[in-house]
This record gives sequence, C-alpha cells and structure tokens, in this order.
Amino acid sequence: MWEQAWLNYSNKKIHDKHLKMLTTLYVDKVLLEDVKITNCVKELDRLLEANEGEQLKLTDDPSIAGIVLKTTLNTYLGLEGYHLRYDNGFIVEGHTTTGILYGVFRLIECLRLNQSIKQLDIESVPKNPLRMINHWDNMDGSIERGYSGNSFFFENNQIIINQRTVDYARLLASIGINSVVINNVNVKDKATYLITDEYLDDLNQLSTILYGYGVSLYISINYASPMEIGGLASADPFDEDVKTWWKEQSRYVFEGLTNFGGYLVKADSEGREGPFTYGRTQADGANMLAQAVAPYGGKIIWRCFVYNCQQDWRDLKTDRAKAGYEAFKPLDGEFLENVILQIKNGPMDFQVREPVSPLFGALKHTNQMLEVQAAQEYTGQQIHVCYLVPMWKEILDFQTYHYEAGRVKDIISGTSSKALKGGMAAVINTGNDDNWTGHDLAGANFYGFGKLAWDPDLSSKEIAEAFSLLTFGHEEAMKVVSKILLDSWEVYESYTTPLGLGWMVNVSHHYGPSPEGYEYDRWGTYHRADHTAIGVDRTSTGTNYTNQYHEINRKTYESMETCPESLLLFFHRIPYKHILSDQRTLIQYMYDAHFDGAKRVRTMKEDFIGIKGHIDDKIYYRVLERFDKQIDHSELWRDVINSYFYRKSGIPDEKHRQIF
Ligand code: GCW
Repeated sequence: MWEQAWLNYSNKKIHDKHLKMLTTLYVDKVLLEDVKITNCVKELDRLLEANEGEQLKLTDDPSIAGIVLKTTLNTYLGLEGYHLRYDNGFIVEGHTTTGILYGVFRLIECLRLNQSIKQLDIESVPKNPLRMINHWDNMDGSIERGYSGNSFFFENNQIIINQRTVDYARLLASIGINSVVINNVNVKDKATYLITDEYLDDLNQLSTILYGYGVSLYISINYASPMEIGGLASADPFDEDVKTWWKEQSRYVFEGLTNFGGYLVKADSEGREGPFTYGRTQADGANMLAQAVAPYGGKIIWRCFVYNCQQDWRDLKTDRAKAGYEAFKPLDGEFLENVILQIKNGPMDFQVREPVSPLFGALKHTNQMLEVQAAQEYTGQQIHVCYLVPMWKEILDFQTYHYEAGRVKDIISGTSSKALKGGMAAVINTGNDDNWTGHDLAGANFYGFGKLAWDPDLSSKEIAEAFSLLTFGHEEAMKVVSKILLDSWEVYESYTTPLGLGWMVNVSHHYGPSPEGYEYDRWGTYHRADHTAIGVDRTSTGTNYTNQYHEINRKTYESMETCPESLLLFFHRIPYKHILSDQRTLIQYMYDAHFDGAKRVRTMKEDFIGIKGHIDDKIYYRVLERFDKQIDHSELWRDVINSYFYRKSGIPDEKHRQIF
C-alpha cells in the first residue's frame, strides 16, 4: 500500500487548540459547488481524522467559525495566490478557488510545522507561471530513468485511475505544481495514440481529477503522428494536410479533456522525428503545432535538447555543449507566443555539475522554461542520497547579465521581461514504490522542486527542514536528516566526478563508475584524458563555447584564474600537476576528494543511525539499506577513479593511501 510522503498527517499531531478550530468551517454556499473547495474540505477532514479530532462541521455563521474559506474580488492575488491569516480563526482567501486550495494546504503545513499562529499573515503568489512535472513513464508501465518502481499512470498500455491518482494530485497541489505531463518525451508505440479516441475517456477521468487539484494535464506527442496514426505521407510542418491533421486532432483532444494544457515535444533529438527531416526549422515545427492548439488557449512546450548524437570521438571541432545555442539562438523571435522553449539546466545533460545553459537570457524574444531532473539519472539513481535543491538554486540565481533583472529565475518567471513567461519543469523521480521515490530521502527533491518553483527565494535549508519534519514527524529526525540532505550533493560530487568533469559513468544505464565509458562513443561527451592532462578546452583557444555567454561571464570562464573551480575541467584542459587555489595539485585534489567523499558517506550513515526510534521503523530500515549500498558503491567509485588517475598520470598519492 502506498504511503503519504510529506502528507502523512498521522506522524505528528497538531496542537489541540488548532485542531478544535478546524472543526467549524464557514464557506460561502456557492463555493461549495466547486470541486476545488470540496477537495479543501476533504483535506481538512483527513487532517482531523488522522489527528483523532472531532468531525468537521459547516456553519452558516462566519463569526463562530474557526476556519473561513472565501474569495476576494481583489485581483492582487492573481489566479493562484492566497492570503492566509489568523484573526480569531483561520482565514484563507483567494481570488480563485485554486488560490484557496493552495492556501488550505499551506495552512495545514504551517500547523504541522508548528509555526506561530498568532502572527500568521501570509500573502503568497507563485513566482513562476508554469510549475510542471514531466513523467518519463511508458505505457507498458516502465519508466525511462525511473528508480522507484513502475508507473502509477500506465500498465499494459492502459491508463490506471484509482485512489493513488487522487493522492498524487494532492501531493502536487500541496507543493503548488500546476501542470503535469504524464508520458515520456520519447513517444513510441501506444503512447502515440494517447491523443486518439482509444484513450480519451480514461484521460478525461484523469484530467478531471487533476483539475480538482489545480493541475492541468499535458501530453508528450510524437512529431511523426500524422504519418503513424494519420496515414499521411509526411509530417512536414509546411504541408497543408499535416496542418489540418494537427488542427483536427487537437480540437478533439481539447474538447474532450477537462482543462487540458497542451503538448510537450522532443523533436529532432536522439532519434525522434522532427522538422529537420523536411529541411524546416525548430520554429517551423513548433509554430505549426502552436497554431493547432491556439484556439483553445493551449501551449506547446518545445524542448531544446537538440544535438548530434552520432559524433566521431576523433572530431575535435564539434562540441556538444554548443549545440542547443547553435540550434535555437538564431531562431529567437520566430516562435509564436504560445510556444515555450524548455531548456535543460546545463548545456550537456543533467550531470552532477554543469555551467548554466547559455540560452537563458540570450533568447530575448522567446518564452523560456528551465528543465531540471529530480530523477537521479546521473546523481546516484535514488540509491545514493543527493539533495538537488542546492544545485537548482545555484542555477536559478545564476546571473546571465542579459537583463537588469538577469538571473535565470528572473528570466523564466517573466520578471526580466513582462512579455515573456515560462517557469520550471522537473523530470520527476516518482514511481509506484510505496514511498513514491524509492529512497525516502529522495522525496526531498520532489517536495523541494515544487516549493522552489513556487518561490525560488526559499532556502535549501528551510525546504530540507520542512520536508524532513513533515515526512518523518520528529524534531531530532529533522535536524539529522536535513543536515544529511544539505551535505549530500557535495559528497556525491566529490567521490564521482568533481570539478565539472562529469560523464565517467557506465554507458546506457548511467550507474557506477566507468572512466572511459563514454570516451570512444558517439554521444559527444569526452574528457580526453591522456598521461599529462584532462578536460576539454572550451575557451577561445579551444571550442569557443565560452563565446555563447554574455561578455562578463565569457571573461570569467575564459581564464583558469577566474573560472569557478567547481567548473574548471568543464571549461579547461588542465595538467595533473596544475596547482589549484588551495595549493594542491589537480591530481592530489582528485585523490583527496574521492577518499574524503567516500568516508563522508559512512558518517552520514552513522548520523542517521542516531535517529532510530524517532522515526517509523519501516522507513528507518529502508533508508539504512540504501546507505549500505551507497557506502559500497561510493567506495567503488573512489577506487575505480583513483586507479584510473594513477595509471594515467603515474603520480602517486602524497598520503600513500591504497590505490588499486
Ligand atoms: O539524458 C538523456 C537520457 C534519456 C532521455 C534524454 C532526454 C528521455 O539518458 O533517457 O530521454 O536525456 O532528455 O530526452
């Protein structure tokens, strides 16, 4: 049976006095007809029941109510914001019922976190218009890069709808997510038919449930659909028959589904069909679809993950890092206004550390959305603990210098330019495991993504603490777990591939060390180590990738002296004997990082053991098992990487530790 993650209301009781107040609810009669309000009432019911409180009663008299839900005509809260305050009772106000729903979840969270109620006065409006989850779920039930079981949306080419669907929608609403793409961007086989009558009724049941929690359904589409299901000879965006096919199909889908949002598209990428086949641009392809969905207010989310995945490793000119910018920057201004470009955080592919994609802000007339990956494909596959909120915050705070308000978070939220709006998307880390995310601590990435997408200014620490307290229900557990979370990215990085190196993983499944796994392959991901040096020169003396940044950032990255050390090997080719800022040689830094990192995993486990008894035993043992694996695998990383560097360089460890 699946669990409730951070919505487990029975793990920590709320104050009796507050509980009592929640039992008398006033809501305007008309509002009670709205599904989002009935969902608020159900949520309060759940809380009361889990806390063994009295039953909730509706009252006609707001003056005796302990909690009041109401709409305000005032539009300052927008379509999703809320005002939550205490005035002899809890008052949750929104301009819309969606706002009220978010406000109720926030109230429950405040009460469970035991925040001071007397001063409760929170006005909150989400910073990002789109706060989106991308599932890479396949219709046979498998999940591409899934590390927590199978899909809870699909099984045997059918759509699953049950109480878990509702609980998922509740989890989304509780962290402010407003859109979800349920199927993998690699759209194949039956998934191509999701936009046909074969699935429409089931999809409508799903979209109706999601709607009740403020979430719009999106679907990943196969660009070749007009051929694969429409029987047309091409999918050329300039072909009138193709245009008509998409218009007809889209009318059908938008009219058939409640609150349908639009399509997510992976085109001309890793073997997927796209406009390039017909000599058309990415904008031609995106705009053709945008026109088809525009009459219904639909959106096209078009991914920028376009690169040559057939590179010859001997080709030193092509630099995969440059591909996204080269494909999309020249098209700036050509996309219709209901197209949003979805850009991965870095120029490569979700490595443990990458610089920020130079497309952000360089696109001046195009809606932009940031794509991050909560699924830990390259960051330990939910066996290793790796809390990614600190990484995402660095990305959001990155100053592009392209605008006065030029940080990535300003660009995607529409602060830089009122004309442009996007948001954040996460490839999510969920599956049908009881705890949703395989590793219980990986829930922090799911929770944290939503919180950050709503408010990028929250700190990594406050998110980690709130997650830990809500999920594990104990103060001591909160202290220990949040500390582990906050250290975890740095620890993982240090025993895998520090200094921006990346890619030393096993080919295809991407787990575990393989220093030259990708070195002679076609994917364009090379570190080019020889016996004297490692790294790719991406400056003006090399591939000139640095030139894709604003001049201020270009200069910073150009020089080894000013380039942030954490990205040194991303931008520069460095001799092993090069002296780093702390006077260590590069090779010694590598050895030290790998030895220290693996050691720190043992400390994390010991700290975790300290909270035994404070948290549910089932969770405790589940996490402990993951730590044991992490210890083994981090030591493997340490040994394989250290041996590799030793054999390449012939330079021994100054501290004479064991290198195999
Ligand atoms: O990182 C790569 C993954 C693929 C994925 C692709 C993408 C869905 O290894 O599994 O495909 O990125 O983002 O499209």
